[in-house]
Amino acid sequence: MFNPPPTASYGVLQRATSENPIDLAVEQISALGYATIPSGISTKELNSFKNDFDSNRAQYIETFGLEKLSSTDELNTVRAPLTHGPESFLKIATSEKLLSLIGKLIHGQFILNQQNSIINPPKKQYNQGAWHRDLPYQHFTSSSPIAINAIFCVDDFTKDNGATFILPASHKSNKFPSSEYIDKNAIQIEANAGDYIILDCMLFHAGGFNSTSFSRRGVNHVYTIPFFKQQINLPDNIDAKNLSEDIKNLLGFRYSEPKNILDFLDSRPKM
Ligand SMILES: O=C(O)CCC(=O)C(=O)O
Repeated sequence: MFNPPPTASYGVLQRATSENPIDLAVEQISALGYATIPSGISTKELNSFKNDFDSNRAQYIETFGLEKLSSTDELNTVRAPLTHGPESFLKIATSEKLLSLIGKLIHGQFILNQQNSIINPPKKQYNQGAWHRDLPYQHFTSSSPIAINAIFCVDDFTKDNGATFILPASHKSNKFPSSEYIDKNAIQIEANAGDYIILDCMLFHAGGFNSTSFSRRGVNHVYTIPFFKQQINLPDNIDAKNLSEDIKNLLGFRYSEPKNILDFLDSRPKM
């Protein structure tokens, strides 16, 4: 039986307010480092996206070859699908709802640093099945987020198919915790197909073991302050012809480093 928490309080002088689901997600990500939100995608669009995902992956394997991808442990990832896949990949990276949430977490400008299709294969180890931060090798904490990731769930994320494990609030600790702590505190985030799982990029997480007979598919996005270099240069690999200025900014078109001093000076606003 559900036993609801008390609603009364005493001795409280300050209180956060969360008046809508986005604010509530922001409050939870700030405190615990994770939340889920529905993307609002229709069933028809989601089914069509599943086909886009699979055909894009098949094409990618054909382009780069099974051998190269296997030997680099890249067989379960498709890098930067929005640069070579159907437009639906750009659409899930630029969802208004998602960007408004990220805008409440990262202060000031942010860019898309990377987009990766991820496949958690049935009954096999895979490259994301080890604990990591999405800003790997970093052991500092920041007072407000500098990078946020958003995993678009192509399939339901369930305990059985290896839904993402996280360590709540670990974005606030410098060190990776002990195995005893992990055993006691790791939880799995179950989510519906079409949801985004949003994480502070400094939260330790790992894909779980998929004990079903089907792959569990997702598309991970990392959004960062513009100071970080992109995983793969997006402006050089995307046709900007039909993109709005806002989307170009999000994809980093304004933030490539100037090639020389004259380039830098030309990029400055005129007084
Ligand atoms: O597959 C997952 O659940 C986790 C994905 C992940 O850790 C990542 O893409 O950084």
